[in-house]
Amino acid sequence: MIKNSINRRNCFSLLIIAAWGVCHSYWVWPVEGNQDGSRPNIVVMVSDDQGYADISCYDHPKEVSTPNIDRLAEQGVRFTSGYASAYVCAPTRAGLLTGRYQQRFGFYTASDSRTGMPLSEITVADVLKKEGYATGVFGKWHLGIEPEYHPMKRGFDEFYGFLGHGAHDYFNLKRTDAYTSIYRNEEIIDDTGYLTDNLGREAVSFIERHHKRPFFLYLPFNAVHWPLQAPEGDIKRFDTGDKERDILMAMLGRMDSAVGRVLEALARSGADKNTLIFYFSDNGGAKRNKSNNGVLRDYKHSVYEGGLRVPFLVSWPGKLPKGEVCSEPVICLDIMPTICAAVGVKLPDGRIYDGKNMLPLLVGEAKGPLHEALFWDGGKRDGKWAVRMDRWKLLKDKGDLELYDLEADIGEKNDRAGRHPEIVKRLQRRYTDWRKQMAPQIKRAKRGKREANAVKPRKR
Ligand SMILES: [Ca+2]
Repeated sequence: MIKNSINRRNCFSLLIIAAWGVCHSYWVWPVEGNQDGSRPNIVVMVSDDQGYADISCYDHPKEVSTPNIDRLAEQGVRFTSGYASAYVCAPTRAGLLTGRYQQRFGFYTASDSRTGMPLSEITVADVLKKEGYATGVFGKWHLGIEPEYHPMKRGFDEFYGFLGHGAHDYFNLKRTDAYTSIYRNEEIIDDTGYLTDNLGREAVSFIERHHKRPFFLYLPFNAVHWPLQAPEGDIKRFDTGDKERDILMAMLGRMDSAVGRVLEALARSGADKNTLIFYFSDNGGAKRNKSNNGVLRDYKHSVYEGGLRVPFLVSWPGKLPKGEVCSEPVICLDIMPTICAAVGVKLPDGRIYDGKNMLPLLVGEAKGPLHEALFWDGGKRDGKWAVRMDRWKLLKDKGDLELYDLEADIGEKNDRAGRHPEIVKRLQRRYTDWRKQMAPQIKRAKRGKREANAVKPRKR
């Protein structure tokens, strides 16, 4: 049972927040067009395939140590029911950047990234750029490799990272092909070093260059995604009895250090006082990289909690409570609406947003659940889907429908479908109604000359 829900936080904390709200009129989020410098900087950090127990501010095995990432929990809110919007990498990124179920625009699978996120979609970077923010992305894009899908066509001023595939070699950063090479902005480059360190370096440079104006830093690490690679000296520090797990821990440590450097750069520049930071993993921990999902069942590629429930932290010093734990279910789709609310800009017209502004929840002013229901769907080929309503979760994995009471059974050990047919029916109806609103899977792009000329991509 999860304790210390933010909805049940002690009264003293609530009083402090309420008093703060009365004293600071801009606690009612800044109005659109506010140019007085009070607009917050935004940092969104995403880890890749990180296990629910592979972070030391959550229940974790003894070898796990992430002191820098933990600082976000210490200075902010830690969610125990934070979800990715997919059980694999690319669809979650599409949902994150648009605030919409990615299925609304036909993005169901990792391979949809080879086509690209439909150009009809407006990203949070598009919105913030229009508002005068400096925008940069450093890391794994995974939302299209053709020029029209490039990050700099999707609202970002700057890019360092790779466009295609979910995985990337951490040491070999030499130019190869359009999928795999490292880009600086629109140019393919040769680089050296360890990729996770480089992403931290680029993020720090971005903060140093742009801290005088509001900025949006999107830092999608490919750590700790396979391949298991880390500097030898780091690996030697671990002795879990499993050599591969030792490498994962070294990779995790390296990512934690990069997060630390970002937090230090924010502090050095003074930007930390007005920066809203999100951190979450793009899907559950993977079996292949030896992740640990703790009490959760299964791994990445699954609609059990181990594929979907992830570390999820939000920090905004001075604005959000410190060291809180929240059990309310949230999803990465909520990040864009929350950013827009914090910045004081409306979400673009003419489209449905599934994500919700988390700020009332974060300060304990939520009137009810943030979401009546949450949905996951991996597309027809996988045939896997799930819906969560309150404590109940209905899912379709391989066989019959399964129903779990997540409050009593976080590990999804006791299928209650037989005992509660009426709940099965209700949740199934909700899922079916939702699914009807979603688009068919995007068509595989017809690749032209560029692909024919490209070096054959390495299969990952
Ligand atoms: Ca992933």
